[in-house]
Amino acid sequence: MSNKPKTITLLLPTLNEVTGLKTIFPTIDQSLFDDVLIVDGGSTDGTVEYAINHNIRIMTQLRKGLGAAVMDAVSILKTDCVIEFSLDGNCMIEQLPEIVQKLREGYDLVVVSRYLPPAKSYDDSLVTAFGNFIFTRIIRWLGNISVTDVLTIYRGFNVKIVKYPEFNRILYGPVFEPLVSAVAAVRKLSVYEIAGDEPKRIGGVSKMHVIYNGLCIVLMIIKMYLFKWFGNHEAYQTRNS
Ligand SMILES: Nc1nc2c(ncn2[C@@H]2O[C@H](COP(=O)(O)OP(=O)(O)OP(=O)(O)O)[C@@H](O)[C@H]2O)c(=O)[nH]1
Ligand SMILES: [Mg+2]
Repeated sequence: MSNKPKTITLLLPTLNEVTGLKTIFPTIDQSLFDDVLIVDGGSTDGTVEYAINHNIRIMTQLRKGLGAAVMDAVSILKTDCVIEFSLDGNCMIEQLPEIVQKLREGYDLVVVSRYLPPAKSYDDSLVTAFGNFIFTRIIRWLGNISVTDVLTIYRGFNVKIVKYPEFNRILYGPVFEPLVSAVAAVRKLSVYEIAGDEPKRIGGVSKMHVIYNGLCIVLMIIKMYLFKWFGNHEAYQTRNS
């Protein structure tokens, strides 16, 4: 492993999230990161204007959807690692220093888990709690890793994960985060989990479509199992390392 310190970007996806931007952004210690970037999905509530007026670096995503937003941003970033953070109140700033530390130690994926005791989600409904439970178990079996949360946005990862050829091929719809976890599982990358509560959203409205998201994740998991069984990922590994 290289001794060069890893560079880290804090990535903030926003879609009409001006309340969180005004209240949460000023509490973030920006000195933890090499770069801070908002990727916006076409907000009309003043999010973009606030960012520009406060000199916060912001880009507009090129394609539609949250997964595409993160992918578009990651593809122009030059840093080794990216931390995703949601400004809707679902992420707490307390875990940011530990994510940075673990990424710098060399972990490929660092997840703030809502289900690692004593953490708890205060934003889950019965349906999202059930979906999280089931999908986490199925993605675990891809690589026998003992993770407890594969869906949360709150995570840091080495960008090499999204550069594996299967990532772009399988990414379709709102599956960015579970796909990062699935690729890490199949490729037996190093994963670290930090327990962290998920508070309720503040301001704005949820843009998540439970049934569509669930279907896209099921499809992604099937493709990842096919890749695991028939994709000869060792060959990909050698070609792309
Ligand atoms: N750039 C961009 N950001 C998005 C998009 N959809 C959602 N977001 C933002 O991404 C962050 C995380 O979204 P999620 O937590 O997955 O979904 P949510 O809309 O917050 O739904 P709940 O968490 O259930 O309230 C939020 O701050 C959203 O504003 C999108 O299409 N483009
Ligand atoms: Mg949210």
